[in-house]
Amino acid sequence: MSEAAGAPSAFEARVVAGYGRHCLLEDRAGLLYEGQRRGKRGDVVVGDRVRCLRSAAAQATIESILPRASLLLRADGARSKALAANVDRMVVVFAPKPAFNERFVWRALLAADAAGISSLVVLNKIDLDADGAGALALARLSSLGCATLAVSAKAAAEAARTALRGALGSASALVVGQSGMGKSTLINLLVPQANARTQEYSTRLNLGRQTTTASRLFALEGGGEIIDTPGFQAFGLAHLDLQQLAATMPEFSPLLGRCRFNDCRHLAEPDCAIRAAVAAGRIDPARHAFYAELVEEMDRLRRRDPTLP
Ligand SMILES: Nc1nc2c(ncn2[C@@H]2O[C@H](COP(=O)(O)OP(=O)(O)OP(=O)(O)O)[C@@H](O)[C@H]2O)c(=O)[nH]1
Ligand SMILES: [Mg+2]
Ligand SMILES: [Zn+2]
Repeated sequence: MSEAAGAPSAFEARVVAGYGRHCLLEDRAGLLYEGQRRGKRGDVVVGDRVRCLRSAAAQATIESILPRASLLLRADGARSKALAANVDRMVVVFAPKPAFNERFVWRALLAADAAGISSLVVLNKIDLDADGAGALALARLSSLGCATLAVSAKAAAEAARTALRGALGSASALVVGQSGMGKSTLINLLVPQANARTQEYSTRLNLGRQTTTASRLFALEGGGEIIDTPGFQAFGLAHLDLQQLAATMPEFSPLLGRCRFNDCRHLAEPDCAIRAAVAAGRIDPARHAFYAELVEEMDRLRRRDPTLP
């Protein structure tokens, strides 16, 4: 490159892959750099836009993070973990096999809502949904007002590609889900170079290449982008507070403010509008049980760490 020697030039880049403290940056011309954060550690997340300085061939020092339009978090106990920045859609993928946890999906939806991000739930591997458990879970979500899709990335790949592409539009989408649900397989349908890019990212970050170990961002042809993430089993929500929790349950929110007590927790309080709706069959008891589980979990965490919200 014909760059003048002397002061390194500052440039803006996107964080396209993140793994622990390592990240890969891509500049406007599509060149990749290994990113090093100056001073602070661990505060850069995939999707971030950063200002950096070239430090060596294909290496750059991150000087600052540009303001984020959104930040998606999950939190197990007091440790919150940033999943991605600057996304405006969360795609939650689940599948009949390996066994899925419906509450994982519900938790992911709450996290998206709390971050002000819209979501889409995708049931993948419908070719394996012989007993209909996946379809049933999807119908339950759809009745809560969630946008949903049912696809098979393997048995009906082209239909899956078209449906997902159409649903994503020009969004910046983060794909989450338990391990093995088919997130990467779906993304490969949309991004033909995804495998090659993943190889390159993995080599550069020194990762193995079986399941997804680092989050990585791909531009979509025709606009939009998609971020693949490693599967994880628990979607902690310790960063939410109780008010937020009830307000982000779509079937609870219209009833809030109708309980006898302003600070009703909707668990055992008298004249509770939510519990009345459960008793009347207007709220699914499984969803109320899920809510009670979250409240219990939050209480437990706050007893251990009173500094939580
Ligand atoms: N039968 C069937 N298998 C599928 C389908 N989609 C993906 N698979 C398989 O499911 C397995 C897991 O797929 P991945 O795409 O690696 O899953 P993942 O969600 O990215 O997993 P992690 O990266 O570990 O989080 C692979 O063996 C895929 O071939 C599908 O629609 N039907
Ligand atoms: Mg994967
Ligand atoms: Zn109540």
